[in-house]
Amino acid sequence: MAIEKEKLLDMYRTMVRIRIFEEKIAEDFAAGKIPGFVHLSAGQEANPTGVCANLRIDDIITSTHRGHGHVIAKAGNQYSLAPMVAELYGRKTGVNKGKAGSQHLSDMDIGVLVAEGIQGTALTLAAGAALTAKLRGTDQVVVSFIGDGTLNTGRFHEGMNMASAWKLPLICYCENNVWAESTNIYDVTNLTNITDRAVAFNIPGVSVDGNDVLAVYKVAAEAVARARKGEGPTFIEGKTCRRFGHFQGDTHLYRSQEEKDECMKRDPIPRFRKRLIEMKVLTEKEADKIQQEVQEEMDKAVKFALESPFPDPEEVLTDVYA
Ligand SMILES: Cc1ncc(C[n+]2csc(CCOP(=O)(O)OP(=O)(O)O)c2C)c(N)n1
Repeated sequence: MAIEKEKLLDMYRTMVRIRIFEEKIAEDFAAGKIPGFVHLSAGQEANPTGVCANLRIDDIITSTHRGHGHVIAKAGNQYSLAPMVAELYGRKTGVNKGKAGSQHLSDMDIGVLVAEGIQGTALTLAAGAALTAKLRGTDQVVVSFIGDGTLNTGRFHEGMNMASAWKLPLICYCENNVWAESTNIYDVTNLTNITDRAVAFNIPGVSVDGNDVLAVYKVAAEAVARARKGEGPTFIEGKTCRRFGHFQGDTHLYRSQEEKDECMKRDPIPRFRKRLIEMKVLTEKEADKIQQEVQEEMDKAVKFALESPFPDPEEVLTDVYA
């Protein structure tokens, strides 16, 4: 499958945007500038990037507690990072007026239905969104990003079962980074290939190297085409790893040093950069320029956030379901 040069460069920029975003958030969270909790997706960038490069702006995604990368990838590189950064810093200028924070971002203008901290919940909502698309006769596709920890929740089975029974345009994309907090997925699941779960729903299940953005792109392209044609859901596993702990502050001592070192070596960004240079799509100089441009963009977004006011106390109950 040939991918145009512009799309390849776009995907590279997206991955760099996610990484620079996450690293800055790590720094500012440690400095006490960000309220609440943050869970970073550095190391997993190729998954949302490869998937969302196949989506239209009116397609829908649902995300998790580790959702910054999903939102950045879904929005596309034209979308400013500033409202997202402001949201994490709890400011009034944030996407959700500073009330959603890192874990509950949503923005229907870019097709982000919800980021949900309770595992599995977003998958059932995604099935609902896919049902809506089907009933309305739109050809929208819904992608629900989940972590491996969601595989053993009831909601995973409920959502996937309905999507399969009603042939909904849903893709469940599991970023398998092996760990659910400190629980190794293979200690609590009697499977070597988690995509075997797809058999129970009678749908295709595909595993892919989630640190290879081109491989993710190709697998997602097939699933999106299937869903758009009305052929129903697909379950995809992206085998990946997280560079940080579960949350910022987690020492992740439950992982061996060897495993952490291996993850650092599997970094999807230098890997894609090298590939693009070999393909003569990018030069070292151009890659450095992208890095620098994104760094400047992030610096400006953080400045914008820090200069923005906090929400007024009187607004605490507006835009809130109770
Ligand atoms: C239903 C439910 N049970 C427990 C939790 C607490 N919890 C928060 S994140 C997490 C682990 C999630 O692991 P995974 O789905 O693999 O995603 P990852 O953190 O690896 O991205 C758990 C158990 C939760 N949020 N929701």
